[in-house]
Amino acid sequence: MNAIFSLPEATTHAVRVDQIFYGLLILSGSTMLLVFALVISFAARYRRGSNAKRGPLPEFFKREFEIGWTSATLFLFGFLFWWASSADIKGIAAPANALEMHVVAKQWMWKTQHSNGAREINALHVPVDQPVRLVMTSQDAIHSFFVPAFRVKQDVLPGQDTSIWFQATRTGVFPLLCAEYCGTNHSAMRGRIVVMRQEDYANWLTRQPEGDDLAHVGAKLFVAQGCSGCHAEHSSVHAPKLTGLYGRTVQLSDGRQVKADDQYIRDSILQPKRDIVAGYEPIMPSFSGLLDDGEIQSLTAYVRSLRSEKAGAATEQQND
Ligand code: HEC
Ligand SMILES: [Cu+2]
Repeated sequence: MNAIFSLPEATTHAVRVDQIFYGLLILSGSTMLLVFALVISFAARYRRGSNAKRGPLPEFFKREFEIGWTSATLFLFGFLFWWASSADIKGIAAPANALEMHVVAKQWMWKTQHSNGAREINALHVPVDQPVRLVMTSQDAIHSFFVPAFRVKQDVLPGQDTSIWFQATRTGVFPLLCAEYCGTNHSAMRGRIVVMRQEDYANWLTRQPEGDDLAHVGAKLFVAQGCSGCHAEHSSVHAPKLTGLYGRTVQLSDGRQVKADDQYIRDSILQPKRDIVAGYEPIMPSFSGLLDDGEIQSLTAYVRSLRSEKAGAATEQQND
């Protein structure tokens, strides 16, 4: 289908969004034409002084007709709801094989980081035909990560992780904008997304100066910040072991159960008193104000990398 206002459709999601847009445009446009046509023709036909027939409605237009068109429109709008929300729901959970990349927004730039630690500013290189998941946070105000050609827009919040995913379908350079007013130079907070062939991306990545990867930095912080004093395997403090935590369901002391995702790990570090793990004392100190967002992302990446032994062995086999 034609792209809206000749904006390229560069992801699988963009195609779905445009189909819905055109579907709604055609449907609401034709409804509007129909209503206008009826209004005008009735106004002409029943104008004052015309001798059109004005008696009661013919038998045909009674009850059944009313029920018929009401349920037809109900069905139609139910379908629209299902259609649009199913596209939205597809946008929520990234496929399991998605490449993970990190984004930190700050006044007024985008800092991005690849899984091997390579960093970029106001740019992000991604491979084509491969799902990419972005885990994003802000160092200051609320920003919004907006790539029009991808039909992807997600607020980026301080003190919280948000994520989106996309799968680019064509190579090229596409503008990245901040879509949430975030201060004086908001309008200059621009970047570019470079979609490359998969081989080219792999080559490009090996040519980047390899920063320490996030999990690696996190592992060092884990010791430097004293986390390991309580959480290490052989610690004498009664604290939960973090191996295999990520993705698991955690039983909390107040009876609730939560899934250990990025947000949960971040909250555990910044607001440890909020979710107390069942069977433990609330002795973990808050690290709020002691760690910056980059450090929290690194620690989260480290905790995520602590797969349980069995799961770790399984993924290694898959990689062989
Ligand atoms: C004084 C000991 C202590 C220190 C230091 C400490 N923790 Fe904890 N941590 C605990 C205890 C006890 C719990 C369980 C009770 C709770 O949920 O608050 C916990 C819970 C957690 C959880 C949730 C675990 C689960 O099974 O759901 C995470 C994640 C975590 N800590 C990460 C960290 C990180 C990262 C650091 C370092 C920045 C750290 N902790 C420092 C004692 C500590
Ligand atoms: Cu911004």
